[in-house]
Amino acid sequence: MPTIEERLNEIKEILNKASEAYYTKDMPIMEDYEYDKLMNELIKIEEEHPELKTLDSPTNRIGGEVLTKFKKVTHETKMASLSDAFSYEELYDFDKRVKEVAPEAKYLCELKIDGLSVSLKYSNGILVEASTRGNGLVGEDITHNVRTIKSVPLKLKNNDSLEVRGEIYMPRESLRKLNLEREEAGEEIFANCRNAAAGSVRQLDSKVASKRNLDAFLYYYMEDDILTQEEALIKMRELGFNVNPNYMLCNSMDDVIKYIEKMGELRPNLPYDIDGIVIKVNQLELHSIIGETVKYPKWAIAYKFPPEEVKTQLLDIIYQVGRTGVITPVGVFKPVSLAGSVVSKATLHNEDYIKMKDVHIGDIVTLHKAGDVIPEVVGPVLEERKEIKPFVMIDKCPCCGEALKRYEGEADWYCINPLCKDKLINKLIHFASKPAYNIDSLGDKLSRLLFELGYLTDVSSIFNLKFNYNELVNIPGLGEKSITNLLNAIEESKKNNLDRLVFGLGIRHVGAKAALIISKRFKDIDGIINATFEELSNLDDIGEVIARCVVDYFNNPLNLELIDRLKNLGLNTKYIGEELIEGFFTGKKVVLTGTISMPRDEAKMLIMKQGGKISESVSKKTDIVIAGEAAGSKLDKAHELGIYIMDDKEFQEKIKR
Ligand code: 0OX
Repeated sequence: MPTIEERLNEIKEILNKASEAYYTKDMPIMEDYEYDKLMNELIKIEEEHPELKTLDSPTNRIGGEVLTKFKKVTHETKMASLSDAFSYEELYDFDKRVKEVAPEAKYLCELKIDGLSVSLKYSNGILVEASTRGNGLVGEDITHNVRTIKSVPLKLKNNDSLEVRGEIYMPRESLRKLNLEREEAGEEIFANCRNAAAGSVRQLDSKVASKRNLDAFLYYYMEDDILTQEEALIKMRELGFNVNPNYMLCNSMDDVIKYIEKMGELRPNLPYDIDGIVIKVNQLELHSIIGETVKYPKWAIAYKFPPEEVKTQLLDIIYQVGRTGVITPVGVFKPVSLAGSVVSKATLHNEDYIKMKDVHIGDIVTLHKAGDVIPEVVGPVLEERKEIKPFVMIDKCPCCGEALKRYEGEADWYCINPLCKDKLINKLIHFASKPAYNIDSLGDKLSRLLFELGYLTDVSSIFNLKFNYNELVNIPGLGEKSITNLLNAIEESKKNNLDRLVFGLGIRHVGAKAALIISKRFKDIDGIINATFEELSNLDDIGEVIARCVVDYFNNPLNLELIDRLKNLGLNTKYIGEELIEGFFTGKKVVLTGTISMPRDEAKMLIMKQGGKISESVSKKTDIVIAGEAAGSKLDKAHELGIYIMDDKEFQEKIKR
């Protein structure tokens, strides 16, 4: 019978081997079921014998370590970044500069993974520290999160002490799944793989990172037992690190450019984002000869790809009717993969936009992603146009058939039928949405369903739903609990501040900010109803277009009747001061100490705005101590009491949200 310790070591070795085979070599040697069974056995042993848990234990992959703040790490060797090239001409200039001092230079080209750089330190074969690049000199300790990345070895086969560097990234598929989950939970989605990876490693709780499916490619071997970058990559692979296989040794800049072109074609189909190609002088002995500037090594350069573009066919243009009646043409495309997602639709904004781009239905068009996320039409590929079929905007509402109207000076067409079904549904959805009246339990799907069943008609009908309780609980898929929650949320929402009501009404051009400015100035709904065009347009940030829309809205007797109904139903129609912003400091007792990068009073006001309480001394009841530069005894006391300490940088980030 093996001892507990022997069994534990045996399981650790099997699981670490299985991880390497699966995540680094892509050659599984064990069934998931068997892996999970052994992992459970290991968890149990470690729970019973915590003294046997080590830094290389595969149980670290599951996460669980929660930090109170990130430790700073000073890099022994600066973590350099790369100078960029955006054209082949700049690459030939780079080649010339290199060859002047090192004519024998060859280039090792690698994909430029779009993630965030990491440095990994191993001591006697055990991963002991993982840190971010930070400003190149000082980064942050993210070891607890990096241990959850399955392809990062927790233990090396030999017992080497060494440092390697590379890129942590989020695979495209992981981002897609994560964003779906976030969307469903009403959370903001990540704009791209890089942001998602960065957001995940900057989590204090390693359980969060462990669920994010991060991965890492290593590209920089910091030891001196090799002679070339190519050997460095091979060596790291032998050691069990994940090394991107798409590298290539090139003898000339012409070959480098051929490689760039080939990888550019491969790019859309890769399972991770790349934003360019890194070109490095292969012979390491030449690096010190070629040298570096204050900012960058002179022996490497990053060629940046232009934004990804794809061609596809515009199959049709369909039209959506918004809450204000605005008609938005939407392009329907032959589905195509673009920068990590499949695109089949993209907004074409309005008639003028389509005419300006000169796209015809049936055209082959070029698409790219604006701001990394939103697909946009660049223009038609004119050489491939087969038939001339200029675009003609519809003149009747696609939902109700009413003639459309285009207001003077505007690019949009509107359906002005107050009874248009799509318009009514979208008005309801907008009213209940988070930035407007924020009725959490009344999402898009439920609004649509209750409208189709006739329980919802206009905004005021939301507040009459309680009279239909007995019928609502019998709607398949709903039931007592969800209806009670819904009706409670609706009742609670009646206390909302005036600006939420004004925004919720869906007045053309009146966004959340304009609604707030107007509400603050006129104090109650009657004040706004009676406001003149001049009074409104004289307000800061309220232009003539908004002022005209507000006046027109309240000149319409149907809208005045709606306001009367809402008043009678008990909705608050007064401006009741600044609203509390839910945030990190809500309900927390906070002490500020030391110097931070904003005036103390402003910091206090921002914390109080979130509903945090400021106190001057640290006690057991304190939840957070914000410690700036030269913090003194209060910081010591916070350490003593084990209170959450936040530095200035984290405070600035937390207060933003
Ligand atoms: C990448 C990447 C970034 C590191 C220090 C000098 C050269 N994002 O994939 N950087 C480097 O190398 C730098 N290589 C890469 N592949």
